[in-house]
Order: sequence, then C-alpha cells, then structure tokens
Amino acid sequence: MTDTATKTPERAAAEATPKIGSGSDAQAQPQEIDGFQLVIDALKLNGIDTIYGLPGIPITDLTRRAQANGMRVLAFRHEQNAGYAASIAGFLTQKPGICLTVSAPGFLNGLNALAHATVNCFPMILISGSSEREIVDLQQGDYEEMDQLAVAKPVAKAAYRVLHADDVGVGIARAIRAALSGRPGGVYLDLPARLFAQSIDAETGSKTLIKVVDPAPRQIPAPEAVTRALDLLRSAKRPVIVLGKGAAYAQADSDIRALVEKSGIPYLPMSMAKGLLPDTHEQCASAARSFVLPGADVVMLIGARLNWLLSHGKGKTWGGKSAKDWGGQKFIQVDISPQEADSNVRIDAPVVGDMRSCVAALLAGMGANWAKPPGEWLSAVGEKKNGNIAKMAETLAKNPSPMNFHSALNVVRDIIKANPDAILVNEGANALDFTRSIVDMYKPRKRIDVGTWGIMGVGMGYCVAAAVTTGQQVIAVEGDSAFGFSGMEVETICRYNLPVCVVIMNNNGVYKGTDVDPTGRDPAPTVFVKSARYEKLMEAFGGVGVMAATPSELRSAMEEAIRSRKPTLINAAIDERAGTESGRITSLNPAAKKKP
Ligand code: ADP
Ligand code: TZD
Ligand code: MG
Repeated sequence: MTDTATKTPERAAAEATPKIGSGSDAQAQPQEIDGFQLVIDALKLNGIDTIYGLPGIPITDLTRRAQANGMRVLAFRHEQNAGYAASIAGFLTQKPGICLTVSAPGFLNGLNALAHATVNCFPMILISGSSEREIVDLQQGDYEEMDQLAVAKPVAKAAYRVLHADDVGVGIARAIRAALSGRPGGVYLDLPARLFAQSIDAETGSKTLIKVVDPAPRQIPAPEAVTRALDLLRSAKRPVIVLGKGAAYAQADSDIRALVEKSGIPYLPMSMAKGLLPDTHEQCASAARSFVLPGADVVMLIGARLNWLLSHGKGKTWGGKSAKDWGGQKFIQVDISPQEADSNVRIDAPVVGDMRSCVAALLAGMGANWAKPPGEWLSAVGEKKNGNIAKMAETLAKNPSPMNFHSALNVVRDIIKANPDAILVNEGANALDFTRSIVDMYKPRKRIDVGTWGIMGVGMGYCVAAAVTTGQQVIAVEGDSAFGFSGMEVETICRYNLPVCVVIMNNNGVYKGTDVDPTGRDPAPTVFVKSARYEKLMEAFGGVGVMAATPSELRSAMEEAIRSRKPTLINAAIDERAGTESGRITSLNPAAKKKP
C-alpha cells in the first residue's frame, strides 16, 4: 500500500502528456493540465524564474518539468543550503526566493532557512511536497509522514496547503502576496503528492491562475508622522542615523543617499546596509560607533530594529549606567511594520510606511534649507573616527608571521575596493567581525552575511544565489567552522560553474585553534584537524584550490580567481591564536561563576 501510494505521483507524471506548457498545441481533443504544470505556470506567470531545491518523491518531476519549461532549477546537496539561497535571492531581487523540497526530512532541512527568512524579513517561499493527507491525519505511518503545515506555522509569516489542482493559482498568489507585502517574510506552501497528478481541463485550469497585481503595495506614511519626525530631528544637537538591511532591501538607494547627505548627519550602517552609501563616505561614522551611540541625543532608525545587534537601544552601549538603563536618546523609527515601534525602548516618532515612500516624504519635508547638525558634534565624531581609522591602518600595515585576520583581510579589503561590484558573503565569528569592520563596501546590497540570528551555514547557499541572481563575482570570507556547515555545496558551485571565490580563514577551529581537553583524551570541542587542506575539496570537483600562507599568496590567488571567474577555494592559514572567544560578542556568553 505504502509503496503504491508513494509511487503514484511520479508514475502519473511519467504517464502524463510529454507536451510541455499549457494550451500550447492546437489539437482538437480537450487538453488536460496536471498539478505539476499548474504550479510551474503559476510561478512563471508571476515572473518567478528560478527554483533552489533538491529532488525526490514527490517533487522530482516538478524539478524536471520546471527545467524543461525554461525555469532555472538549481539542485543542491542539502535543502538547508537551497533554503538559504532562496532567502537571500529574495533579499537581492525583491521577488520571493523559491526553495523546493521533498516531504518530512527534506522539509525540515529547509525549515531552518524559512525561519531565517522570516526573522530577517526576506521574502521566500518554501514549497514542500507532502504525503497523503488521509494517512498523515490518521497517523497511519505513511512514507515521510508529517503534518508539515502545522510544523511550519510558528516560523513562517504565513502557511498554506493546496489540495485541488484548481486551487493552485490561489495558493501561489497568496504565498507571493504574503511573502512580499508589508514586512517581507518566509511563507510555507504545502503541496501533497496527490495534487501533482491531478488533471483538469487545461482551459479551465489556466483561468484559475492569478497574476498578482501590486504584491508589495506602497504604504504612504501619515503626513503628521513625517512632520513629527522632522521636528524631532531638527531639534537634535547630536543626531545619528542608523541604516539597516530593511533600507538596503527597499532599493530606494538614491533617495536614501540624498536624505543622509541633505541631513548632514553622521550615519552608522548595520552590517548588510554597508555600501548603501560608500563606507568611505565622510558622514560614515562606523569607525566611531562606540562614541556616537552613547553620545547621540536623537537617533533615526531607517529599516533597522532595536534588537540585540543594537543592544536593544539601552544599556552601556547607549550611555546607560547599567544593562537595563536607557541612555536618554530620542528615537525616530522608519519601518514598514506598525508593530515594531516601542519593542525595546520608547519610539518618540514612528514613521510607518514602505521605505521608498517614507524616505521620499522625509526628503520633501526637509525642504531646501535644512540646517546641518551643530559643528561641534560633527567635529567630535570626525576626530574620533579619524583617530580610529589611523590606528586600524597601522595594524593593517603589519605583516606578521603566521598571517593573522588583519593581514589577510587587508588583502580582501583591497580586492573589494578594486572590484566594488563583487558580492561579499561573510560568516564566522572572528572571520565575520573583523571582515565587517576592515572590509569597506562601496555599493548597496553587496554584503550578505549571518543576519539577525548570527547563523552559521548560510555561506555556500548565499554564494550560489548571489552568483545566479546578479551574475557578479562572489567572494566569500568564511570561518573554517562556518564553512563546514555548507561546505559540500562547493560541488554545486563547480557543477554550475559559478564565479565564486571562497576564502577560508583557517585558524583550526571555532574562535581559535588552541583549546585542549583538560583530561587529555579528546580534541577540545572548539578545535578541528590542524592545518586541514580545505582547498582539496574544491579540486575534487574540478575547481581551483589554493593554499595561501602569506598575504601576497592570498592576493595573487584572489586576483586570479576574479580574472578567471573559475570556482576557487583559497585556504588562508591564519594564526590559530589570533581569534577571541565568540568574536565581538563574548559578553553574550553566560558567565559561569567558576571557569570550567
Ligand atoms: P538590521 O539587522 O540591518 O539592523 P533589521 O533586520 O533588524 O535590520 O530590520 C529591518 C527592518 O526593516 C524591519 O523592521 C523591517 O520591518 C523593515 N523593512 C523591511 N522592508 C522594508 C520596506 N520595504 N520598507 C520599510 N521597512 C522595511
Ligand atoms: N550553529 C549555528 C547554526 N549558528 C551559530 N552561530 C553557532 C552554531 C555558534 N557559532 C557562532 O556563533 S560562530 C561559530 C559557531 C559554531 C563558528 C566560529 O568559528 P569560525 O570563525 O571558524 O567560523 P572564527 O574566525 O574561528 O572565529
Ligand atoms: Mg575558525
């Protein structure tokens, strides 16, 4: 019974008409269209041309037929990586990224990325095949049985199931609208095996499909909210602007730049907002972050939440006396979510609307004679920043042996400066924190990283999606631990011959490679095989592997990778003593009374 049930959809697909596309041939008899084709047609009708997934029952033929219908189908080695690829494709393109998986275990592998998309406000749709409803609901033990809809709901912005072929159009339309409208997020779409094999009259079927009109409608901010925000900003003596990845997502780049420049206010880009204005911009205050946050009196958040990454808007980072103390800043928050304000501290002037409309309204309201902030504040910020930049330049100029994070990243910094269109993927702890502060970005949406959760494993999936959606060179700076979470996808990178250059900051472990097991029995939990030859992994699949022990070896290997656009993995040997515990967020480790 189970055997028959599980084979049904694939068998049905094999028997289905080999003609591809609906309504494309003019035979006299009535044409039929099946669930597979309706799903493909519905996606294509909405301009979705790429699927990131992993085949198997019941979606194997969906992947084949999508490809035969002209869609790009990128097949991964693990669904989690396909999911991360889909999530970042959503961020980069403003179209929901599609991840396609099999039932239960494949679905669960993709679920992490769905949650990641929701948490990071990226539009994504996880489409998973599922087993027979009757058997699942009676818990009779079907092949890969799971109530996937129920499991997905808590981590998805929305979750839907389609049971009948003539509902495919509505299902896909609702998923697209839910992913893109308002605050973007991850949507789950459950497609039971039996749906794919259902056939209905082709003409009737095609009429059920929906081309979604205006899936991310403008949301114009209230004029009084804009005035309130500008009044507060105008009154500020020490204002700061914080740009977040919501601002980067919105693709309102020139208006955002105009707003910042017209205001004359120092700004801090959050990690994925780097490059929205070039990091070398004179108003960029990144190098004076620990001065401007506690010093500011008014802070304008543009597409950034006051979550842990901004120390919840209070505590010592903001000049408060203890962890819970407010620093006394007043906040303006520009965000599409009407519920975001007051999540952590009082927001004095929420401006709710889509980024493009909000920024345009703020710009218009500023008028022609906007006064820049007091010179005292600007020169204090400038002094602090220039001092820190000079200190950093000294550190970067050193050439220690063995190579450390700074001397290696000094090379990456030069390479990105020379190739500002390249996309930088970044994950790890020290490998993340040092890269973020050392490598300047020059253009919007060129830096993609661990995001809101500080998640390891996004690396190779992000590389695939960045290369596929933009056609640009991709450079991934990866901690050796971080790389391990998605390392097998170097095969995927080679298979599709993508211009990806992976640089592993190999310090022999998580944070550093020097820990030992005090009992002497095993390796310490944070260390790996010493001097591992990660570059051979890339060579195994026909890519280029390079071992780099010095900055000059790293530089020539990166230059060659960019020149050739060949899949390349550079194993950069970093001093195993160089990192610090948890990188910059050591303080989040629960402090044990006694060290183990
Ligand atoms: P970061 O991590 O860079 O600080 P967050 O992910 O915390 O950024 O915040 C992004 C914010 O941007 C979210 O609160 C989200 O609601 C908002 N946002 C996303 N897209 C838009 C948009 N198109 N218009 C306005 N706000 C948006
Ligand atoms: N698992 C997941 C999914 N996400 C995580 N963030 C972690 C575990 C914990 N973790 C970090 O926060 S950073 C990190 C882990 C395992 C790896 C750090 O080691 P690395 O980087 O080699 O990638 P550095 O340069 O050695 O610090
Ligand atoms: Mg490491």
